[in-house]
Amino acid sequence: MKHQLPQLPYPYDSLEPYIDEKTMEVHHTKHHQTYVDKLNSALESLPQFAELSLEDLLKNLDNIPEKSRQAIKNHGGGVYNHNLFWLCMSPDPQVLPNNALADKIDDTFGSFAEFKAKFTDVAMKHFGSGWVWLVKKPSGDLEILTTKNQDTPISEGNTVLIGLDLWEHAYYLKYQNLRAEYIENWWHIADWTYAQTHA
Ligand code: MN3
Repeated sequence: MKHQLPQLPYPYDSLEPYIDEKTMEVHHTKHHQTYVDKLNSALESLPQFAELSLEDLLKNLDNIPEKSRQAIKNHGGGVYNHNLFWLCMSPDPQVLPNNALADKIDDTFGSFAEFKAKFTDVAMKHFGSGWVWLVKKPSGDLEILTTKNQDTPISEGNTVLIGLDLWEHAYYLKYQNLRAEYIENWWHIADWTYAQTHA
């Protein structure tokens, strides 16, 4: 089973002006594609793992022979995180969570506004490349956390609800060093549909 680059559910230019067309195109066709290619290449020497789903690989990294583990973690994580990231955005987003998820966010963080402020703050304090996430922990509680590089929260048993790419390649063409502006603008296109079905 070869892992594939998924199609985006919307055109590259449709998240303008918040994320520009060129960034989307390069991010999907170059960065994401490279993670797919390198994951497939790392799996060539692991025929016993060829039929496992990406989730199963990443949830059980300890089962992977040590010489290949870091490659699967980096490139498999890169594939998984980006697969998810595209689904957390939309040109026609559900901009607020609702029902039980909205209540849980209010209970955990005080209000949606306080959640947003905390998510942004955690993202801003993350040093270097990585991701910021809202996850559901195995206990069912919500938590905001960051991961470095392409580490993914599912490897720690968490369920991802929504996530934002903090690598410079996600925003540098348009925002340069202005990570705060990128994050602030991202809320215009952040879509809660995926989170809603996984909460
Ligand atoms: Mn990226």
